[in-house]
Amino acid sequence: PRSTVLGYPRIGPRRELKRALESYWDGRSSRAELDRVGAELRAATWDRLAGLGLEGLPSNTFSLYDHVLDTAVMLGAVPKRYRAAEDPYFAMARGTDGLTPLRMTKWFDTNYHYIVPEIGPETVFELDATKPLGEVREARALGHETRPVVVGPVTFLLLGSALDRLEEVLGCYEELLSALAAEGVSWVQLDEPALVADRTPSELAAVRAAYERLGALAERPGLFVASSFGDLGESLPVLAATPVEAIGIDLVRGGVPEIDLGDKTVVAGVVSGRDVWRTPPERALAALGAVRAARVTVSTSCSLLHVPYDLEAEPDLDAALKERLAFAEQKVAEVVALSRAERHALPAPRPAAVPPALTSLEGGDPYPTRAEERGPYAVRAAAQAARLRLPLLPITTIGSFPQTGELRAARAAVAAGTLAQDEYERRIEAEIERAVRTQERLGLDVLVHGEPERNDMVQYFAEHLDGFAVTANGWVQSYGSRCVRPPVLHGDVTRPAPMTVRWATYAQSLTDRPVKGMLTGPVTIVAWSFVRDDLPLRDVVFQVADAIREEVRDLEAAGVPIVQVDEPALRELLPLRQAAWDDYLEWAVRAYRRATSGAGDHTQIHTHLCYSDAGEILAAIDALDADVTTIESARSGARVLGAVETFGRGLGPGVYDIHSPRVPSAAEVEDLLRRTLRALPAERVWVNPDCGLKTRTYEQVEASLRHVVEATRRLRAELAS
Ligand code: THG
Ligand code: ZN
Repeated sequence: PRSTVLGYPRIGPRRELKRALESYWDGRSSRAELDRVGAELRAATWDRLAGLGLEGLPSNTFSLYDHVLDTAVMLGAVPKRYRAAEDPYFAMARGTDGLTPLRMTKWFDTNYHYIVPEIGPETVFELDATKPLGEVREARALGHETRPVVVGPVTFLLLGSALDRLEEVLGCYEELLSALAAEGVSWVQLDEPALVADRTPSELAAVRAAYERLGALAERPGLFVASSFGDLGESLPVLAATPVEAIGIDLVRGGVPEIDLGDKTVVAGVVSGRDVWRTPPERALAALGAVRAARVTVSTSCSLLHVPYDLEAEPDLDAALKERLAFAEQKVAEVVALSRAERHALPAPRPAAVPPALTSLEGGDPYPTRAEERGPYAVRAAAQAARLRLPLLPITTIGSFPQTGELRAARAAVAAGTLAQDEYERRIEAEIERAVRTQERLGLDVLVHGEPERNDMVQYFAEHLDGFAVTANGWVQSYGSRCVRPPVLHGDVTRPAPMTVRWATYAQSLTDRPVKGMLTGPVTIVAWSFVRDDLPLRDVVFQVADAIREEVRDLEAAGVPIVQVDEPALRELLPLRQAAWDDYLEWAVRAYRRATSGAGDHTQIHTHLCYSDAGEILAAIDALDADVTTIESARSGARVLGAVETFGRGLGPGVYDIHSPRVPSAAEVEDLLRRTLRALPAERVWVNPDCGLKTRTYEQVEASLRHVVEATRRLRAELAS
């Protein structure tokens, strides 16, 4: 084929799969109904791709939950404890009453989360090719020949920390290739994104061994090994020396290979699957022309899973901005157009619109230079202690309180024009009052307003800052049935007016206890948006940091004594290659300090991070210089504590996991607190849940926090005596 894409969204243009899944999980519909929706979505995707003129159609890119989990099931890596469950697949993905789910983590440097394969000594690999074969047959029945896509053996085993099991797993892949050949399939796509990260010599040897062995199989489809998310680097010559027929190369993030790829087909990823910008045709055609190989297929840099379906579903987007954008459908059309232009030496059909004037930090910071330093911590701590008068082991929460269905409905009604703005604001105030009274009644020390006005911790700020656009239907799968609508950061970012002061001061007006203002940090706002690519990422993040800095100053001026600036995505943007880490962490930390250092010594700055494996970037978290850091800890059994002993300021390792509806007992909380107190001096310990409470109910929150207060009071009494 002369044109293809590495994969396609699967949640449905109107999130049909999300609804079908949630209705099945709630017992409101049957498995047959769920499968019917899946089949409809697959058929619609193949028909659409073919209709757009795409030649190479992928299959098996659909998933009911996650394609890594699908691969684990295909290879028989289903841990024993799930096998007796009514539905082992969803038991692994989501857990059951008696079983915790498998771990979930981020797919490379994307915002997609996959289920981590659990591979142990008892794992017996055994092929079950039902799904890939089924999709090939299903597509064929609709008149489409397809190329099944599966996660490749090396990436699969690296994700499961079990590369030593390569020999066994390759046996399954050999069987799969034979079965596909018997089915008349001519190509198979093996996704190996792990090859764009740093790989040791022994891992590279595993790549060579794997593809030598699969290549040597007599009856098999053509082998297409696809990489994504960066440059193959030292993996490319290794792959090139194996018998694989085609190699997928990300030509957006990585460069055109210097080596001649001889008789291989290069599947050239010139259309980005990671952003929503139209492809500059000159750049794409130049890259296509520079590749040295027997054949070139025009493609995307990665699966289109990471972008929304269709720009045409966005009638409210500014027309000039729309000219610059491409979602999945538009990107497929670009791939097709580029492949035609390349073949016939035609000019590419429509040049991308010219972007507006830019601001760049090149040649000097356009913003007034300012210190990224606050006063010495000892001075700050004294000023804050005098002002806040908090007890030992102060209790707080991360920021959000339960988001009720009524709130979401009210927001939708305002957007639809059926609810007046002032009536909406009255409801928000009532909800803030409910959160404040609840916290007072329970006996918390630092209160939050609960964020009822926010749909999402990034989208809310994007809606209030200039330089961002938000979409109506631009959903991207985050995990399972859950989606996000990343805002589009398309221009210079500025803050026309305060964004959160009204709600924070309203909450403070209701209580004598200190209220904490809540902001999202600059790195996280950028990490969870689609970002302009005409400026270095650092410059974009600094612009956002300056807008947040203004908000911090306004909260302080309005008398809010504590401001929390969250950076849950600090680690997410960490580059895949370690050589780039220091540079990234240096500017990310500077951006955070730029956002927060406008606060006076008497204002306490908190930050919150959402992962327990903070070890890798602990020095950077420390360098954020926040007065208090709250961090996820409960799920990992307080593993984080070993690493944070060196922390010199306030620290709140979460005392219970908010991701599950389970209410922790006071004894459990007390146990975690005791462990914390063995690792840290009591004067620096804060007590808080692991993360925000917006996905829980008020009932669960009240019961859990009651136990937190009970445990804390017991320990306070003990420490006092
Ligand atoms: N906001 C944004 N991006 C994120 C997160 C976020 N990326 C990473 C991480 N958090 C992903 N986690 C989640 C958690 C919950 C949901 C999505 C991603 C979720 N989504 C709702 C759904 O699919 O039903 C839709 C939410 C909405 O209406 O906006 O529950 O927190 N930006
Ligand atoms: Zn969190």
